[in-house]
Amino acid sequence: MKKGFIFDLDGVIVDTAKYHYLAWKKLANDLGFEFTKEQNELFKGVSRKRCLEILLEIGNREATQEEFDTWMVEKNIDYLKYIEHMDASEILPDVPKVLNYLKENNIPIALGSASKNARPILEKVGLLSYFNVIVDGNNVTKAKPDPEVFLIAAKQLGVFAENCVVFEDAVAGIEAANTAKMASIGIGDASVLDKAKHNFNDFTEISTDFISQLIHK
Ligand code: B16
Ligand code: MG
Repeated sequence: MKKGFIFDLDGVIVDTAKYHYLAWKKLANDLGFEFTKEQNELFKGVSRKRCLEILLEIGNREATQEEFDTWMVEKNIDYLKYIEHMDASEILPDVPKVLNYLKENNIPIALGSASKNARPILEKVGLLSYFNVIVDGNNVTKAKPDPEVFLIAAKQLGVFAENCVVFEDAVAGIEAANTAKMASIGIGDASVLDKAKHNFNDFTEISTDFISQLIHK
């Protein structure tokens, strides 16, 4: 039975949340209000457009369509300045261990991310060549928890959805994987990601034996 493995980007492969935070905080401050790290938690796995809507709710700010569009662009320009400097040192611990194991076993690998900047980030950290398929914010019409991103990835991998495994750090992403009937693996706080089929704090806790079991299940 052919298996496929799908990885989320932010919070699974790299920690770009810290850069998203700095860029959103700058925009909030420019608009005259504060934006905290705790509030940034609400943005994980959420599309850029929805993040700005939430930010404006936090700041109790109205926006014309033109302002909204301008602020989306400004935030992204600022964010791009941060990711410009990313390199392999930003890959989260033991992610290459799992990617290499999958490659050695000829298992196809996909990215399933909400980010429209996924490709340049993978390129900068040197992981682009591992991915047979990349589905990101440029390819989807419905954001997680809708399963669209993972279903497109499965289709492009040529693997049945029920034979896919998804690594995710966001509640909405776990929900999307579960709805797609994929095996969801929560990376992060198990009490938050309590709907995941399996939970790990990070990839250092995931053994190649466990990956092997998933492949041969
Ligand atoms: P961009 P993921 C998500 O990445 C981030 O977690 C989320 O905070 C961000 O708003 C979203 O990508 C869109 O990113 O502004 O680069 O298009 O976790 O789905 O890989
Ligand atoms: Mg994520």
